[in-house]
Amino acid sequence: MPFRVLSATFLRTAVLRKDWPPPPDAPEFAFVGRSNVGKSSMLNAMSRKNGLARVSNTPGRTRALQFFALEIQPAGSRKVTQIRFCDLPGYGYAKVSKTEKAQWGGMIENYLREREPLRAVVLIVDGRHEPQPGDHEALAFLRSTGRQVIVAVTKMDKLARNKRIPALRAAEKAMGLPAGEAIPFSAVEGTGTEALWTRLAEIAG
Ligand SMILES: Nc1nc2c(ncn2[C@@H]2O[C@H](COP(=O)(O)OP(=O)(O)O)[C@@H](O)[C@H]2O)c(=O)[nH]1
Ligand SMILES: [Mg+2]
Repeated sequence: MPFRVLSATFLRTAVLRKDWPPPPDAPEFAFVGRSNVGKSSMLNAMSRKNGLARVSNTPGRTRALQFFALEIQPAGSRKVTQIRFCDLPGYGYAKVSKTEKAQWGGMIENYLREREPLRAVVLIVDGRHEPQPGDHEALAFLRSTGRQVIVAVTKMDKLARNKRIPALRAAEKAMGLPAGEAIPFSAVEGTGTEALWTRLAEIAG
């Protein structure tokens, strides 16, 4: 394991900008994706702490930004790095009103545009399906903010082994990414955490 997670704690929930945690020195990473794609499960797998972020079978229940504070340590090093994660509400959930969707979108877009310590955004897509219109919209929006985007393809464990690489390449192609760019992930099998940590740590410096 290239990194040890020394601690991972829930920091706070925020809807309004005034509730965002004060800009820390710590680099921040946000996780976005469709409702139920596996964002909370990915946060738990990354922090090696089940139950840190709530995992739900009911889509669309997390309607605020959720901030987490982590301390990581590269293997063989004494240096401890503080980072933060932000779990964003999922998109593509049908059962909310238009007004609610607009408020919701506004909250997320403001954060993604204006959050000062935000260093990169992890866009999570489901390996079992073609990227959905919402995924393409999210990627286009993220590109428009100029943020660094890391695409992770999750639930790979649900695919037969010989279907995994083809699904990964298909997702990359559909999203206009070079082959090898997306990170295959499974919260169930625990795969992809090292690759994603390596990418985040490079960005965090
Ligand atoms: N098989 C499998 N199921 C997953 C994986 N990640 C999440 N899930 C399941 O997908 C559902 C939604 O997960 P959750 O993390 O709450 O998604 P979120 O809405 O994006 O935060 C839950 O039933 C999880 O157990 C994965 O990598 N593999
Ligand atoms: Mg969630």
